[in-house]
Parts: sequence; C-alpha cells; structure tokens
Amino acid sequence: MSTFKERLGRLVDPMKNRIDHLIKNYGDVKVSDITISQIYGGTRGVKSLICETSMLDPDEGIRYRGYSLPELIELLPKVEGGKQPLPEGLFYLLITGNLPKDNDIDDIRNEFKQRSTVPNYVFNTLDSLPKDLSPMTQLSMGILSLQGTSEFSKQFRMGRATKDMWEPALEDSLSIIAKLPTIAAYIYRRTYKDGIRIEADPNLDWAANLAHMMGIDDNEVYEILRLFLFLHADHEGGNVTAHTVQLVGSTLSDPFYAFSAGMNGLAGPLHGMANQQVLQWISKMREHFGGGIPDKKQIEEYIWKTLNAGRLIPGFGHAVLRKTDPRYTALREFALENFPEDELFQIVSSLYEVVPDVLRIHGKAKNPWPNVDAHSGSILYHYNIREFDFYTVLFGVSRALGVLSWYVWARLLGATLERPKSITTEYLEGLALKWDDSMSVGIFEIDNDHKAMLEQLKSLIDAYHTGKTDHYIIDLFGFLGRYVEKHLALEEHYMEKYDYPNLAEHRRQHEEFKESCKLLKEEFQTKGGTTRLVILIKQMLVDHFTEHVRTVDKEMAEFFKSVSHVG
Ligand code: HAX
Repeated sequence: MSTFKERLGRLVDPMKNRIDHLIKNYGDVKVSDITISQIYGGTRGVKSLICETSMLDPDEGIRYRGYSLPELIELLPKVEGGKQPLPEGLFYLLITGNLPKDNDIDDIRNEFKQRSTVPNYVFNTLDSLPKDLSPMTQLSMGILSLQGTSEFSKQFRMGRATKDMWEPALEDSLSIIAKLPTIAAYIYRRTYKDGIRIEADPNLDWAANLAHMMGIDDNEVYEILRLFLFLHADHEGGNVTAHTVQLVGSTLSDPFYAFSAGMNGLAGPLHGMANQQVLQWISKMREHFGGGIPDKKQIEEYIWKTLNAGRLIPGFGHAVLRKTDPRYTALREFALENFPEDELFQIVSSLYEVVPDVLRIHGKAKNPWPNVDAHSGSILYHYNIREFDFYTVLFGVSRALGVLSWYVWARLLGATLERPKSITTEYLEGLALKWDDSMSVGIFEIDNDHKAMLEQLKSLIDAYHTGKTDHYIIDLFGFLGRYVEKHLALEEHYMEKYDYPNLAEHRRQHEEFKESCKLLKEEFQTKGGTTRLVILIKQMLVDHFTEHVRTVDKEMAEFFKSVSHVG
C-alpha cells in the first residue's frame, strides 16, 4: 500500500469516533427546519448533507478544507517557474485534509500515472457516436464505458465487508481521475480536430497533459489549465454534481456510475453549462450591435432585452453565494495580469460593472454578482480554446477531484442510503389548513399576553406601594423583552398574513412601545429604580394597554376572527 493510502487509512478512526460521539450524545439536536417554500424551492438553505472537502460561505465563497482560494494559490506546490497551483496537490488536500508535504505530490502523480492507460474499447465507444453529439454526453458515456473495470463492483460481488469498501472506492476514483484527461482530450480531438489521438507525455503534470493531448503545447495554456482545474474542483456537497455523485454512491453504486451521473447534472444550463452560454450570449450581443466592443449603454440595453424576453443573464447569480465569486476574482486577476487589452476580457469587465445594477433593478435574483462561469469561458477563448461546448467538459474533469474525494470518504464513514421523504401538494394543503386553524391558537396567545400585561401593571402598582421596585423592575424588563420579541412579532405576522388594513399604524405603535422600553431600561441601568422611572413605566404600560391593547388590538382580534372563520 502506498504512503498516501496508508495515511488516508489512519485518518478514518478519529473521524468515525467524532461522528459516533455526535450521533450518540447529540443525535436529537435540531439543525434545520424546512418551510413549504423551501420544499418547492429546491430545498435551498436546508442543512441536510455532510461534505468535509469544502464549504461555501455566502459572502466569502468556497474554502477547500478550510483554506481560501488565495491562500491555496500561495500554499500549494507548483511546477518550477510556474505560478499556478498543481491540481495533484489540491487532490491530496481534498482527500486527506492536509496540505501536501515533500514527496506527497509525487505520490499522487505516481498514483495517477499508474492508472492513466485508457482501454481501446473506450475510444471505440466514443468513435461509434456521432461527432456532433454533445461533448458532455460523450464524457458521461466514456466514463460509463469503463464501469466494467470497477474494483468496487468486483469486490462487492466477491463479498468484501462494506466497511472496507473504501479501498476499492479509492482505486476506482484514482482510476477515473487518472484517465479523465485522456478521455476529455480525445473527445476534443474527435469532435473538433482531426480525430488523431495524441499520447500523454509522461513528463507533464495532470493539467498540462490534458492541454498536450488536446494538441496545445504552450506553457501559458498549461498554467491556465492548472488554475482552471484548481478553481472548479469542489463547491461543497449541495450542488447538483456533488449531490448526485453522493446520492448515487449511497446505493453502493460504484464511482463510475456515480461520477457519470454527476456529469449529466453538470451538463445543465443552470449549472456547468453556464460557462459556454456566457460566451454564446456575448457573441449574440456583439452580433446585435454589429461587432466590436459594445459600450456600457449598449450592454445595458442588451441585458434588459434578454431579461424582458424572460431569459437569464448567464454567469450571474448563485443559489448560495451572495457576493462576487472568488473563483471569478481569481480568473479576473489572471486576465488583468496576462491580457488586460483582450477584447473579450474588456466586455466581461464591462458586464461586471453593468449587470449587477440591472439585476438589482430587475429585482428578482437574490445575488446580482458574477459566478465563476461569467469569466472562465473568456479565458479559455483567449488561449484559442474556442469550442464553447467543450468548456463544461473541462469543468467536469476538474470537479472529479472534489466529488470523488468525497465519494471515498462517504464509503470510509459508512454513509447510509439517502432516502428523504416525499409528500404531495395535497398533503401540504392539509398542513396549510391546520396552520390556518392554529391561528386561533395565535389569537389565544395574544390574548393571554395581554392578560399577563395587565397583571404586570397591577404588580407594578403593588410593588410601588411596598417599596420593592428594583427587584420587580428587573423582572418586568425580562417580561417586556419577551413581549417585544414574541408578542409583537406574532401580531405583525398575522396582520401581514391577512392584509390587516391598519398594519402601518399598528407597527408605528409597536415601534414607539419598543423605543420607550429601550429608553426606560437604559435609565434603569444608569440611575436605578427611581420614583420618576416607576411613574414613567406605569404611564407607558397604561398608555400601551389602554390605547393599543384595548382599542387597536381588540379591533384587530375582531378582524382576525372575521378572516379566519374561527368562531
Ligand atoms: N438572470 C436573470 N434572472 C435571474 C438570474 C440571472 N442571472 N439569477 C436568478 N434569476 C431569477 C431566477 O430565475 C428566479 O426567478 P423566478 O422567481 O422567476 O423563478 C429569481 O431570480 C430568484 O432566483 P435566485 O433565488 O436568486 O436564484 P436560484 O437559487 O433559484 O438560482 C442560479 C441560482 C445560479 C441557477 C441562477 O442565478 C441562474 O440561473 N443564473 C444564471 C445561470 C448561471 O450562471 N448558472 C451558473 C451558476 C454557477 C454554477 O453552478 N456553475 O456550475
């Protein structure tokens, strides 16, 4: 067993112990709720998956094993004289959780090299397909055609214990990653070039070899592919590719089945296909304005034209991110350093200045900022990789590093079969009806709070007469804090839900009440329970009770009763 595999094996028990401890002692701790709109909205934001290889922060973007992209660009090994991180080093980090040291990278290189030979039948399978078949379909089929070589499936059939299945999972994952550049490059050669296969160069790294086998031997292209394959490698567990691989893998389908399935998801226009769509969209925009570089006014006009036609602006928005994608920033910095005068780069830069404002005015997208796909195509284009349909294949080659690392870990940790519960719209309608009925519970709570408020008022007067005000006022502020947090919010919730006509006035009174509470609390904290303070609190409660609770709230309760059919 290689050092790398031994090291991986040693990581398992401590991780398993942490998980066992969590499940045993904190198994009932609640992590996430789910609402009806989240169920219909693709379960956005529902925390229900585990993925250790990377985590996405809405504002900061992706971190691989806790490291930000700029940190890793600095820390990961490079080729001599190169500036871009080697994907082999990233793979080591993703799968082991540690930065590679000394010979680790050679270890990974050897693992890839030993497995890089692609059997002839894979090329024959690809050759039997029409040349104009989408390169993503070819990729998915190329991977699937290797399924017969799966050690995972073989050892499962032979009855190997499930707990040890991570070893053949690793074998297959390494095999896929090692072979991907050859398969992808051949798809490129047969679809766009003369169809002649170029053999790998044993002296080149994984990324450079991909360029070499595509027929591009240029140090700058090697560098940009290293960066591209580094940047697209992982995006936590919930994106369609990663989740698909994990879901399919949870049935103990082997890595070939699982990864091929993931690639079918990546092929979607809302996911990995967006990078090619960006360039198609920019080409159409240039055509529309008769070529050249459109100015910002024209760009804005074209964005509106696209949006008004009910179409998306590709490369902008994200399901999780709420700021500019750091992967976009890394590519932008590369372009600024290497080809700031490039026409396409200038258009991409103008889009960065114009699109977010337009999307904000348009008012739909939660995130108006660019994602990685807004930039990646233009970089490849600059280096004469101009076959747009192929861009997603490069994305897929890269993504293998992350999702297959996690596939191996899922087997290491004995991940169980994924099986969420589905329900029907009728079921949810039933739930909604119950919720409506529960409004009577809400009104009941509101009434109860009002009664409690009256009690507090009486107690305050008693406390005043017996001189025990300080202690009492502390309790009273506790009560008011809960009242403001819960009761007022509850009222506003129902008012909004049923379009209560006096909502604005009601809210104003709430704000006034909250402000008075705040000021009086501050006074108590600085001066203690003075007579003046007690009088002011009493006055505030009397005002709120008589003005607000007795009159407005009563009217509101009547209104709720009329809309909710609660007798
Ligand atoms: N242009 C126009 N409208 C957009 C938009 C965009 N770029 N991004 C979001 N919206 C719209 C959505 O279509 C949605 O409209 P409806 O309510 O009418 O359905 C509304 O804004 C709210 O969407 P959201 O919550 O902000 O975004 P989602 O989480 O639903 O979707 C997407 C996230 C990335 C799919 C979305 O922003 C999009 O389609 N962007 C363009 C395609 C793209 O760049 N995809 C690549 C994403 C990165 C990636 O995964 N790469 O692999």
